Amino acid sequence: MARRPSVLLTGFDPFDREALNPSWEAVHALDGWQCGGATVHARRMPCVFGDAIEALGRAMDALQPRLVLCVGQAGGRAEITPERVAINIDDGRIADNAGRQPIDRPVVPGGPAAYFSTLPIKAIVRDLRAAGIPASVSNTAGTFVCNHIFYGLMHRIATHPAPGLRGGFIHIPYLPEQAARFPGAPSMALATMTEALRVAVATALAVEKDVAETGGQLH
Ligand code: PCA
Repeated sequence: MARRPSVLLTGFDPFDREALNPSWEAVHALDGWQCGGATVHARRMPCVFGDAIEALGRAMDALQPRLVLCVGQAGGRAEITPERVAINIDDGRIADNAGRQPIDRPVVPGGPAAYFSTLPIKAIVRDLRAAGIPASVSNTAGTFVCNHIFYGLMHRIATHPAPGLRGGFIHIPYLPEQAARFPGAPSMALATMTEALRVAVATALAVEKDVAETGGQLH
């Protein structure tokens, strides 16, 4: 019998002196979840330039997923934000967990300037809002390890095409216990963020062609 199709969900180790990372907490809660005939596998990625893409590649080799959704923390954001684009730049404002701080270096030397997510990001935002969860498209995943793994993911999909394989990245806010240390910073409960990822996976598996809804920004 053919193996059940798999979905790879990744979260990150804590970084920048945090004790936890909401991306791993939320992703981990969905390990083993069955959705649309597929099994979700959660994997934790190092917050380290280079190592993160290697760990992702190993997980993809092992699981041969049909959908890969990488998730990361975006402290200061108030919403769930599917990312539109990964750019070919590493530019660390802070050092990663191995003390690496590349400045203006390509993720992949000679690679294209950018890759677009192949997830239906507008439909995901639509379905999140319909579920009562604040969400917006984001047009920058930054230049730290999240953009790095997102670019590595999309480069791998572009250079090792597998039938029907899609991938993308979603940033999520701080958990309330993190935001409590930064008065005024927005946060979201773990249960809400876990539910948001359920919606995102279900929509990504079900929606082939993205919907045309506004999700742009003037700047
Ligand atoms: N957020 C960081 C890296 C790991 C994470 O969860 C980022 O946005 O780049």
